[in-house]
Amino acid sequence: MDKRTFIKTSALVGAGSLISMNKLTASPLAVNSFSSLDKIVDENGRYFLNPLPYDFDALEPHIDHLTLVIHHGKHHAAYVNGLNAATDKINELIANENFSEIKHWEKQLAFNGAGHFLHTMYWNSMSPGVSKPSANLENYINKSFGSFEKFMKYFIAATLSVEASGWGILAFQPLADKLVVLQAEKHQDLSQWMSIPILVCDVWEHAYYLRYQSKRAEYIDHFIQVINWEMVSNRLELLLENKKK
Ligand code: MN3
Repeated sequence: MDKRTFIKTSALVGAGSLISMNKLTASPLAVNSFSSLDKIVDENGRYFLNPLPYDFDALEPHIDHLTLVIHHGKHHAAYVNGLNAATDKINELIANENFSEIKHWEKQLAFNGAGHFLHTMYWNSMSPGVSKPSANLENYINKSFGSFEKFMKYFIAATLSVEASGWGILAFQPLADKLVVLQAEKHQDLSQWMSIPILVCDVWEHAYYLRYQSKRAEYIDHFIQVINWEMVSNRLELLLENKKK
């Protein structure tokens, strides 16, 4: 090995160990049920299109090859691109403190974000071959819906009757400690699924009209004076705790 090759090789080895060290440091955050099972960001935190966890024809004859090619490679990819574009644009608005286009970009963020997260979960919700719910999942299904058969009938009926475009969703409601079945019509109207709120401000008129009438801005200015940051922090702490498990 000549000197030049040696330097080049050592530099590469150095870079390699740096990368694996970063991975190690990042592991408590990276290893959690959402990111490890349903990967939505790459190692730089950028939204990305994870390859399908099976071949395009693996689900035949139930879900056909061509549908998967177009659905994953075109539709899902468009959500990922749209989400990165909206995120970049919003970062730009924040940097410039110019929020004149915020409504448009928040809609883009919700539409593409919900699209990306739900599609990622959708691909991983299917697999070739036979699989069964765990004992824990079955217990929760029984507790929440009576029996597995009743749950399946309910899930099918709810999903079948989603108006126009949307999703049928089985979700865990941690505060009630039970499962629920939900319909998402136009997923963007329900904001980004799988994002967990930690601070909310009610801007329905009933929240401020008596005092502030049509002056929503004045109400929001007052709302922020009374935010319980301790509670907001606690919510985040609890979520971070759960992420580590
Ligand atoms: Mn789709």
